Amino acid sequence: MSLRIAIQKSGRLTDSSYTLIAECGIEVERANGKLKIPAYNFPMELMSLRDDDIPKYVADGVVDAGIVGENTIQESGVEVTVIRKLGFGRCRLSLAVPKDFSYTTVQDFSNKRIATSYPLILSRYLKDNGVKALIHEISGSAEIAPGMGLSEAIFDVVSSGSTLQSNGLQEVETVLKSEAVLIVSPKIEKDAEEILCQLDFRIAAVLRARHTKYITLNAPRDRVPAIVSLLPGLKSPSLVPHADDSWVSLHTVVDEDNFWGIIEKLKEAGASGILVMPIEKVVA
Ligand code: PRT
Ligand code: ZN
Repeated sequence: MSLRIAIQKSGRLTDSSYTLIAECGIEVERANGKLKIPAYNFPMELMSLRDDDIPKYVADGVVDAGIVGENTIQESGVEVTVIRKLGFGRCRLSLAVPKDFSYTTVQDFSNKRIATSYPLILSRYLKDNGVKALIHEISGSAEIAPGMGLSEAIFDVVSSGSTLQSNGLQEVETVLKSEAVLIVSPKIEKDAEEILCQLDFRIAAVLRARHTKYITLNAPRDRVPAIVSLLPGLKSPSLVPHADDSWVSLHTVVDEDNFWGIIEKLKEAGASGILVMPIEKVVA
């Protein structure tokens, strides 16, 4: 018995999906055109598919699980369960208009042509806002449609915004925020579900570690209470005595985002020789 999990064959989610699987300690070769690739040291088989096909294959039980963008799931219109956000492939689905369009509200889209490869999400959004517009479905490169005279607006994926910028467009409404997620089929069998649980446990440990750093610092013993009060760790820090009894080393684990905010305060409180090290896994 093995878990069949779909990942994108070739695109923006592919490298990050392989990296995540490798960081989970699972050895699997790159698909390189093959549809199925078994893992060496974990009961799992990768299915290498176009991202648009992944939600439906998961929903139908052709595969047990998948890694795909939330935008693609919503556009597919199928029911699957998201079990974990994966923190990569972040983007948003937005409406954009030419820079010289003086935009005020979503009503400005009334009777306008909007080019998109996301007609389902767009039609839902327009309906919810009581706007009647003309959806012009295209299969790629929506950003060139206004310049070609095909539409007055576009609805497309944006990440840095530089594609909009270089096509003279401005983002005016964000409709959906998206990232890659792990999804599971409603038809998954018990044995595969158990394997998926083990995989998700490893993924959680990897994702937690990406935000977390191992920190050591030196401090005079009498400064320890002040320093400890600044450190929001997983647990109370460990103290390692120095040969000189008036000094100690303090070891702890902190969220990297918090760490940069407190570093000056740590130094003021008497910390020196601060080392920040990456962590591979955090098993809470
Ligand atoms: O062949 P296949 O169908 O599998 O791939 P695809 O061409 O449909 O998808 P792909 O590989 O382009 O994207 C896969 C997923 O990555 C998307 O469904 C999103 O969930 C996510 N993602 C994250 C993005 C972007 N960022 C992104 N920037 N998908 C597309 N883009 C496009 C965007 O539309 C724009 O045209 O990249 C361009 C550059 O974006 P800016 O704003 O950074 O300039
Ligand atoms: Zn696609």
